[in-house]
This record gives sequence, C-alpha cells and structure tokens, in this order.
Amino acid sequence: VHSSGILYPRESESRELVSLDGIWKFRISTAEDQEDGFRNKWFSTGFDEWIHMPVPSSYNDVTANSTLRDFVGWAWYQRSFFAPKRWWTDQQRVVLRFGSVHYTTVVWVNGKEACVHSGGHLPFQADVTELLLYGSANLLTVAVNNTLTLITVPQGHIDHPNNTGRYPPGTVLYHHDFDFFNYAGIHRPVYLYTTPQTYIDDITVVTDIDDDMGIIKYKVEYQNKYKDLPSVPQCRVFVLDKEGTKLTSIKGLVGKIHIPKANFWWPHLTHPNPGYLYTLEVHLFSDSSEDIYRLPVGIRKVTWNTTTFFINNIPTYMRGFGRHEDSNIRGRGLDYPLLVRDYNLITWIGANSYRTSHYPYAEETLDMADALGIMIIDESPACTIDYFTDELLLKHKEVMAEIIMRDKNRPSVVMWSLANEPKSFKNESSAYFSALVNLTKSLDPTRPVTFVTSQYSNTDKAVQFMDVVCVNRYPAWYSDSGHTDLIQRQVKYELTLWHLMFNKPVLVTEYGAGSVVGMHTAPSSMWTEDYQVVTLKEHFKAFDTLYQDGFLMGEMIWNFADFSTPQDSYLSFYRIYSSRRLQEGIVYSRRQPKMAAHVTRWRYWTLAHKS
Ligand code: GCB
Repeated sequence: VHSSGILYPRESESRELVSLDGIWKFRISTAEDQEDGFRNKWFSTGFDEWIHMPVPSSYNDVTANSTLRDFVGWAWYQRSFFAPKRWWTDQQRVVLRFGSVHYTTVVWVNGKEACVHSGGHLPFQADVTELLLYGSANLLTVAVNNTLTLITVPQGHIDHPNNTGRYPPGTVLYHHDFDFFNYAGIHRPVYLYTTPQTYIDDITVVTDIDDDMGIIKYKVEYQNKYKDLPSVPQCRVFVLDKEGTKLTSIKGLVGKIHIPKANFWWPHLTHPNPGYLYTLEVHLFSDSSEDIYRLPVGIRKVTWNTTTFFINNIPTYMRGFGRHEDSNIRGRGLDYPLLVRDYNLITWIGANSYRTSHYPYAEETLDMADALGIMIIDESPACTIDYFTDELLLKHKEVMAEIIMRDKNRPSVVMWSLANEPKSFKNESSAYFSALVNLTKSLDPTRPVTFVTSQYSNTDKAVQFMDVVCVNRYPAWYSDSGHTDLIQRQVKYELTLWHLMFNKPVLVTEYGAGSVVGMHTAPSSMWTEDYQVVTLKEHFKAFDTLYQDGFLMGEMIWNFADFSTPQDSYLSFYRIYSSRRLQEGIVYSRRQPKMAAHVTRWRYWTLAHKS
C-alpha cells in the first residue's frame, strides 16, 4: 500500500519534467539461466548484446521472432540520460516514475537499486536524487518479469510436465485462464521530474452539488525530503475555469470551496458541454520554496439506488463497451494516435461509457475520458480468480489501494470493479469479496463498488456484497450457439432474475459475438459480420423491454475492438486468425468500423436522444 501519493507528473513553475521514452537497449535472459542478468550485474556493466526496443510498448510483437513473442521470464531494458547540474545546485528532489511495467520490476540507477514493484498496470516511482550523477551520463536499467503465479493479480499457472516421452526435461508450459494475451514490457511513459524539497505529495478531491452550486472538498498532503520541517507549510488553493480565469481562492491544507452557478461534469451526449473540467491550482509555501501543482477537477455527484444510477441526480443509462488496451505491434504500449482515434470512434458511435476490462488503463487514457465525458468503470487486474487465498487477498487489497490512490480524483471514474469473472460460485469467494468491498468502501465511500460475474443468480456467492449487479452473458454464442432466436427470451429471463434476487440495478457488462471483418452470409452464420449484427439487434430488443421495467442500468458490448488472445489458452481453438486475434470487436484491429459499429451507432444515438 502506498505510504505516499502518486500524482501524475506535471510540469509547473516549480517542477521540471523530462521524458525518458524512446528507443532503449533490450535483451532477455537465456531460457536455461534466468539469473544471468543479476549474476553478471548487467545493471552496472551495461549489455554486451542487445536489440532496439521502443518505450512505451510491449516487447512481444515488435520483432518477427516467436521466442520474444512467447517469452516468459526476466527481460532487461537499458538507456542512459543526463541530469542537469542545476538540479543539484537548486537542491531539487528528483523522482523517476513509470506509468506501468508488466509485471515484476526492478529498477537500477547507476548500478544501485532504485525500486522494486510488482503489478502490471499501475504507476510507481522512486526518489533518485541521491543516485544521480549531475552534469554527466547516468545508466538506467529495468528488469521485468512477466511470470504470473497464484499470488499475482491476475493469477497465472506454470506447468512443469514430467512426461519426458512427450516433453524434453526442463519444459515449462505457461497457462492462464483469462482470455487475452499477457503482453509485457514497459507499457507506459517513463518520466524524471523534479520538485522542491518540501513538496505536494498528494491531493484528494471530493465534489458535490447543491442546486446549481458546485462544491469541491479538498485535502493537500505534503512531505519534506529530510523530514525535519521547521514549520507547517502554508497552502493556497485557486480554482480556475476552463478558460483559465481564476474564480476563487482559499487558504489551508484542507478546505471546502463553493462555486455558484457551476458547470457540472456531464457525460457525452447528455449536455451541450460534457466533460467540463476546472483546475485546482495548489501552492505550497515552505520557508525556502514554493511548490505548485495543477489538478483537473470535474464537479459531479454519483448516486444510485436499487434500480438506477444517477449523475448529478439525473438517471443515467450506460451505453458502452468492454475494451482492451491492445493494438497491432505495440501490444499494450501507450500510443497517442491510437488513443485519440479510439476516442473519436467511441464518441462517433455515441457511447458514454466503458469498462477498463480487465485492468486499470493508462492515466493518459483516463485524462481523455475526463475531458470528453466518458464514464469509466475502473477495473482491477484481477481477471478470472480461481484460488481464493489470504495471500492473494493481501495482494488484491494492495492493488485496490493503488488504483484508488491513482484514480480517486477522476470525474470519469464512476464505479470500481474489483474483478472480472472470478470463480464466484465457490464458497470461499464470499468472505474474500466481502473483505475487498469493505476495504474499497473505506478508501472511497463515494463510488459504487462491483465486480463482474459470469455466474447465475442462484450460483453466485459474492454479488450480494456489491452495489450493482454486473453480468457477462453470451446467448447464441457460447450457449445455444447459432440460436439468435433465443436471445430475447433468455436475456429478459436472466436479467430479471438477477434483479429479483438481489434488488440492485443490473448492468450488462459483456455480450456479443465474434466476426471476421468482411465475412458475410445470408442467412447469417457464426463468425460473419451479419451474425454479429443480428446478435446485437436481438439484444437491443430485449434491453428495450427491460429498460421499461426500470432496473437496467446499461449495456456494454464485448468488445470495442478486436484484440489478441494467446495460442496456449484453453480457448485458443475457438479463436480465429492463427488463434491470435479475437474478433469480437465492433471495430477491427486497424480501427475501422465493422458493420456492427454502424448498427451500434444507430442504437446509441437513438438512446441518447430518448433520454
Ligand atoms: C468473457 C470474458 C472476456 C472474454 C469473453 C469471451 O466473459 O470476460 O475476457 O474475452 O468472455 O469471449 O470469451
């Protein structure tokens, strides 16, 4: 659990920011000797052999080599950089921050260990002030291991088969139960940034509305690098509107600001000006310095009852998707053109929401959701938990604390999802999820908490603790394949049962069918675009009747775009395209629409105009 904040690095009058993204040196450990890099101290000697590797990116798909695509173990990155002398003379604190590295990471600066982190989708940082050489070159080394075990989040399995007739000695078979490729590497931006020695460590904002008044409650936490502050620093906080005009200011590390006739944060297509963001400009004064940090703030209120979800007291129906951070070549690496293209497609289709299935997405990605008014269900990386142990629970709690620390201030984040499709028919899932909900609520009492189930209302042991029922269902695809004629009946029946059983709003977090772009038949048959369209349309009809019953909170198609699946998964023989790319998207991997995107667009814009 973070003992300190993890604010996004932003430059200001008191902070410098240097990007370390680019082409790094890269090599992997040999299959027979996973410890070679540690033993030979690659972190101080440098690499003798290496290839070029882009950062940020997954390393799996950038070469034409299956060894690297399918690699499991320690992979090594290295680069050098300069730290200006003035950072030292100005007594700056220097922090090295990674947006995310998948999964277990060790970082060295000039041969000395700077930090260790485990967990693939969240930021971490280290104070490197004392490790740097100022005014000369510094060597940065990152070792990353993508091995998943029963106590990582997500869980993975490694088999050591002992049948030497079929497998040579030493064979390692790697499996996981989740349905996406386990991309690895330095996935998000790497920054060096500076702060004064007394610095703003964290800001927490909770907003509320009262008639047309916006209310911002804030708390600023500070730290001093040397811990011996002579006096408590002074704090002054300004609120700026979208145009940058200062509206008001207030003194104190903790406070409550009132904005009369405020512009509230609204979702896409519910208001002429969705995603309105104010700026909270925080100034922290100590005896010798001033630190300044600007935080975007959207003023909105999230509430829910047993049937309905509200934004700013208005019933809000979610029209959206499940997604993946996935694309050709770069895998899960952050890519700005792709990011903007995806949002342009999402808003063109008329969606107002998506779930960050099945892990927390990049901060840069959520920044755009904040600014465009896209509601986010922020999901932890706990996909398909199979074995519920105390050790896993501990790690899972740590991950929830890290997600909330990172995303607590985002207006776009309207719900936390603890997990996707855990084996929640098992009795032990009950105590596990009850503990996790309690922790999440204690860290953030303002947002609903859920997890996404694939169970049935009479088999699930954990949905009872959640605020909202989120279910994944595949009628006419995984069950009663080919029978699109059964969809309406089955959807209505099952969703109604869920509501009757738990008396909570119901959100369909996955449904749909796979299709290969350009493949058509009449009548429609599985894997054609026609079949995908029929599947969606039958669901739309079912949702329309349920909508009138009043407990349906929204609909999310699986998936926004085609994504990669591994060849060694239990599902791989269902998967087309050398089992490598799952075709469930309504846009395909080059981010162009399939027929289903046009049909969804028609649906979502119609829904938006109805509400
Ligand atoms: C699910 C999973 C998702 C899969 C999808 C499928 O229920 O949550 O990760 O990709 O089904 O098609 O198997």
